[in-house]
Amino acid sequence: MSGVISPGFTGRRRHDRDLPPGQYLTEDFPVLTYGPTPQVDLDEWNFGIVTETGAVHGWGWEALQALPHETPHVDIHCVTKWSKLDTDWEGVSLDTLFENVETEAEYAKVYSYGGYSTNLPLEDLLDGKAWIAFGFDGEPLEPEHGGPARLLVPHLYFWKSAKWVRGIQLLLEDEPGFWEENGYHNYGDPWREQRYEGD
Ligand SMILES: Nc1nc2c(c(=O)[nH]1)N[C@H]1C(S)=C(S)[C@@H](COP(=O)(O)O)O[C@H]1N2
Ligand SMILES: [Mo]
Repeated sequence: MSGVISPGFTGRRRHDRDLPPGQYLTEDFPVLTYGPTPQVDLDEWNFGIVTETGAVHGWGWEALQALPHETPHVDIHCVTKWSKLDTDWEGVSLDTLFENVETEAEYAKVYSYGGYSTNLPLEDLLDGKAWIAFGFDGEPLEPEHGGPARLLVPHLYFWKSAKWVRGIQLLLEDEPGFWEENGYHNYGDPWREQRYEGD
């Protein structure tokens, strides 16, 4: 039966999955970065979660690597309309990093080396929905894709997946990040096509 295309095939369906509205498939892995790629030395790399009371939970590279690794297999959707299916990552779940974090906060602002930031509700980082990723396709994550480590939060548009991630500030009140301040949607659900403010 190979080579047979069913009459219902539209070109937008693969692996029996639909793409979010307005998206097209790509096999490439495009690089989208606003500004230069920061160089982050593993010796100096640090990731911190800061709570609304100022409590800091921090990990250096070795401490991060000592935590249990997961290998998420996910689809990613960029607001510029490309989607890439079946991507393979390696990283540490945010659930693991939040294990000993006590907070009443409902919002998170994610900061990157180099100055980028993005915001999302804390609940979108928990319950198996987000990782600090340092591997892609069985290799260390390349600098242009956010290596040594990036946030991976695949259920939202990919601009929320901050490359060169440095830390998360927990907030009682929501605060827009870089693209959210510049006309993009505050939440960014690809399935509801929340591209721009007002969508
Ligand atoms: N630090 C940082 N993170 C970032 C960006 C950026 O410019 N700087 N771009 C975002 C956008 S718009 C997208 S689509 C993805 C692109 O990731 P990629 O270059 O690995 O495809 O990273 C997101 N994370
Ligand atoms: Mo993007």
